[in-house]
Amino acid sequence: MSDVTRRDSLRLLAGGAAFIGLGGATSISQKLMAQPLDTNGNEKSALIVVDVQNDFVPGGSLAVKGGDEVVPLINQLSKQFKNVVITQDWHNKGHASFASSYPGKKPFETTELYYGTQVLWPDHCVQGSKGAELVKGLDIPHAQLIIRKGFHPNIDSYSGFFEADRETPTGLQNYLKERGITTLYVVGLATDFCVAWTAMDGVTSGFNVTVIEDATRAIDLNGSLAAAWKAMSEKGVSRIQSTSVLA
Ligand code: VGL
Ligand code: ZN
Repeated sequence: MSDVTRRDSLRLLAGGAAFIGLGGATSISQKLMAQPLDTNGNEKSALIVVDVQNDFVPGGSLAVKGGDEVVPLINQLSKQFKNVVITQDWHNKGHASFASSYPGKKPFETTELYYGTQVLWPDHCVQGSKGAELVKGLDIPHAQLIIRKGFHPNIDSYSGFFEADRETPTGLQNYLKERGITTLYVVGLATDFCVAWTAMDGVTSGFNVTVIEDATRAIDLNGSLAAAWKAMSEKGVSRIQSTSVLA
């Protein structure tokens, strides 16, 4: 049994404990039998696979060091989950987050946009380009939704839930809620940008959120990785290693 299902069975037991007072010990097994656990991951949990795209792995225009290393692990983890959602950074040419859109600006400098300070990136994940494609080795045929983000020309979007203006929704929150999902495990690229923002917005959106650290890699720009872990921890995001999820 995986830890995901184990944890959910503990939750069921906790529910059963409230039951003891009413109906006696046999009620626990009755309750467990009435709600058999799903051996292929839990219906209420989803794995969110963030931006595992060619431009974010070595050889790509915004390569994350070791970005390709997480692919086999994410494939393996995905088998523990009935529900998998993939996010895909998906920018128009000339997007507001590209340094090339501002004369005299270089990648990794910042600029002020109407919603705040924006890091300027090399052109990446341009709609329809090779760089925007999911990494070929990513093997999750049972993924149910690919949610694209960052397609509004004037707004960046690190998070899978809300764009960088913190207002424009991608639709992911209601998709997950309508599907009865309550618990999210977040993996992918990059830990300190799209993974962190997705995880924190997941909490804001009312989900229990855990980042599986060894299934992520970071850009780490001026201390951004440490800052992201601090912010995630303060927000209530849990941090685990894949060994506690894998069977
Ligand atoms: C990302 C920078 C720009 C990410 C996306 O996926 O973390 N980072 N766009
Ligand atoms: Zn981007």
